Amino acid sequence: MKLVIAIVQDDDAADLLDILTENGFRVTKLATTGGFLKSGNTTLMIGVDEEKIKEVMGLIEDTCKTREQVVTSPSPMAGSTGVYIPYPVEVEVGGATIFVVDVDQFVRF
Ligand code: 2BA
Repeated sequence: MKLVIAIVQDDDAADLLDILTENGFRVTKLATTGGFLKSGNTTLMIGVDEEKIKEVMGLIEDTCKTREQVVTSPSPMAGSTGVYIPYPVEVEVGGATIFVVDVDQFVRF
C-alpha cells in the first residue's frame, strides 16, 4: 500500500474530494498552510493499493488547476537606508504537489 499526500489549492479541494470518493478512494482532508505564501491550502491523505496510483494521480491532475497568485514582497530601497517598500510579485501555484510514500503497515480496527 502507498500513501499519496497531495497538497492542493483550497478552490479545487471540494471537487477533488467528491471525485475521489465517487471513484471509491478513501481520503482524509487536512487544512494546511503554505510556508511561502502563508495562506491556506488543503492536504489530502489517500491510502491506495499500488496499482491504483496512476488512477488517483490522473483524477488529481484532471481536477486541480495551476493559478497565478500575487504576493507582496518587501524590497529594500536603493542603498542601505533600512527602508523597505512593498512590491507585488506573481508566483505560479501548482495544481498539486504530490508525495507518494511507502506504507509499512496499514491497520483498521
Ligand atoms: P507555498 O509554500 O505557500 O508556496 C506557494 C507557491 O509559491 C509555490 O507553488 C511556488 O510557486 C512559490 N514558492 C514556494 N516557495 C518558494 C521559494 N522559496 N521561492 C520562490 N517561490 C516559491 P507550488 O510549488 O505549487 O507549491 C504549492 C504548495 O505546496 C506550497 O505552498 C506548499 O504548501 C506545498 N509544497 C510545495 N513544495 C513542497 C515541498 N517540497 N515540501 C512540502 N510542501 C511543499
